[in-house]
Amino acid sequence: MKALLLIDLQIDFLPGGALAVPRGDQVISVANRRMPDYSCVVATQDWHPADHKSFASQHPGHRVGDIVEVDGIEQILWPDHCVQGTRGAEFAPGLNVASIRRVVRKGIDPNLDSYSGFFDNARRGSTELKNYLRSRGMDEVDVMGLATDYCVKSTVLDALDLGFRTTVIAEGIRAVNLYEGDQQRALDQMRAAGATIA
Ligand code: VGL
Ligand code: ZN
Repeated sequence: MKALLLIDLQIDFLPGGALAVPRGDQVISVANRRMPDYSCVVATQDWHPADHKSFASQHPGHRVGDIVEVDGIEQILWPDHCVQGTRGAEFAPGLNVASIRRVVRKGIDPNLDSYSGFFDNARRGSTELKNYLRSRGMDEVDVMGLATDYCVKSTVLDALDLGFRTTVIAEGIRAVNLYEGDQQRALDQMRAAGATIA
C-alpha cells in the first residue's frame, strides 16, 4: 500500500513568501493532480514558534545562510518562516486540502530544527508519521513538495531508513539551491540511498 507525502506546501515557501523556493508554486497543481490516485495522503507542515533557533533573528550578529551550532548540531540560519498561526504557515492557496487525510507538524521545539517529516535533525524525537503510515498499512511512499534540498531530501532518506519503498515525484519538487548544485546533489544522494526518482 502506497501513501503520498506532501512536504511543506506552505505559503512561506512559495514565491513572495519568507523563505521562497524558486518556482515552488508550480508543484501545487502537481499535488492536486496526483492526490486522487492515493487512499492515504499525508501533508507535513513546518510549524515553528516565533523564537525558533533556526531563525537568523535569534542569533544577533549572524545572518541568513550562516551556519551556527545549536545544542551540539549544525544549524543553517533561515529567515523567520512558517511561524505557528501566521498566514505564511498556512497551506498554499489552491492546494486541495480536502484530500489530505493527515497533517504532521514539525519544527515545533524551539531548540531543534526538523527538516524530515519523521525525525528532528538531531534524531532525538520523532513525529507521529511513521506510526500513522504503518497503522494505515502503508509500506511504500511517493514524496513531493518543498524543498528538494532540505525537507524533501531528509524525509526521503528517513523513509528509506525506516524501510519504506520510496519514490520521489520529480515534477513535484523544487530546490532552494543556497549553493549551486544543491538540487543535483540532493537527487544523487536520494538515488544512492535507494530512492526511485520518477
Ligand atoms: C525547509 C528550510 C527550513 C523546507 C524548512 O521545507 O525544506 N527548509 N525549514
Ligand atoms: Zn523551517
